[in-house]
Amino acid sequence: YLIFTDLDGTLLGHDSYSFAPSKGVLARIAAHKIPLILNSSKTLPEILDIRIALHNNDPFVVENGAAIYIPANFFSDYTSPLTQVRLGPDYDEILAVLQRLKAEHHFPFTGFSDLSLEAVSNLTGLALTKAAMAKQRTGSEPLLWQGGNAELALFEKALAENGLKLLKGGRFFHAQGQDTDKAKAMHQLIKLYHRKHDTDFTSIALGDSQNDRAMLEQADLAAVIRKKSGTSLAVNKPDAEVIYTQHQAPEGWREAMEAIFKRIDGGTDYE
Ligand code: 2M8
Ligand code: MG
Ligand code: MG
Repeated sequence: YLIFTDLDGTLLGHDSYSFAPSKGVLARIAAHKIPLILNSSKTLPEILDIRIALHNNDPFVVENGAAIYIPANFFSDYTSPLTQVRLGPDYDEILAVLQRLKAEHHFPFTGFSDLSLEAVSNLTGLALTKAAMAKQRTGSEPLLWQGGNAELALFEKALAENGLKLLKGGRFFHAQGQDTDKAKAMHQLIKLYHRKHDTDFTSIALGDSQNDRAMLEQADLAAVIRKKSGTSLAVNKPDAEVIYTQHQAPEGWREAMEAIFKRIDGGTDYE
């Protein structure tokens, strides 16, 4: 098994950013040596910080699939302390397109790069030190849309003409490369695990928002964590392959993992 999980609104509470209710199931995952791959819209410094709290040493994905990071010698050929594998355009290119579109069309949006540390902290509930980490982007720009839906469609069309797209997270839209998402990053990692172990893995994905949809739909087994609004993301997948939680994050993650363990416990090994 390989577990791919979103963080905000999935493993972590929307406002608390806590994973406290999941400590027991996390220990169970670790005891079974099941890789837990963080696949989030968060940045490298944010995820490094969370990996320490989780005692996690597995490869991970940042910024909605903009890049994968591989710890030293985790897979052969990746010997440096932490190898970045980029899957999309870099941040400067994305910001250049956004600035040009804003100048040309006056699209009403505000990105993280336009916001002060204090503003990011106020919008997200992250402490200033964590907000600073969230601002260190490499391949996606979170933004607030301050216009209507018709104009949003025009913005998305203009982004597409420039090789970009929008994905929706919990609070923000994320402008990023057209060919990048969490599912593509998941597939890259599945390939690397397959090559290393010469065996097939069952992929399990957990998420809550539109930016998780491709990953959830393409995983062998998916868990959709109920959103703060009380609704659940709709995924296009046979019922037998999806678990919908009753609880929201952070309790929803524990609920999902307990249901997942029930399904896979019948099997004897966890590879
Ligand atoms: C942003 O991501 C969340 C995830 O769903 C969102 O769109 O609401 C990211 O920019 C991330 O870096 C940051 O930690 C998070 C804080 O809520 O917001
Ligand atoms: Mg989320
Ligand atoms: Mg996320």
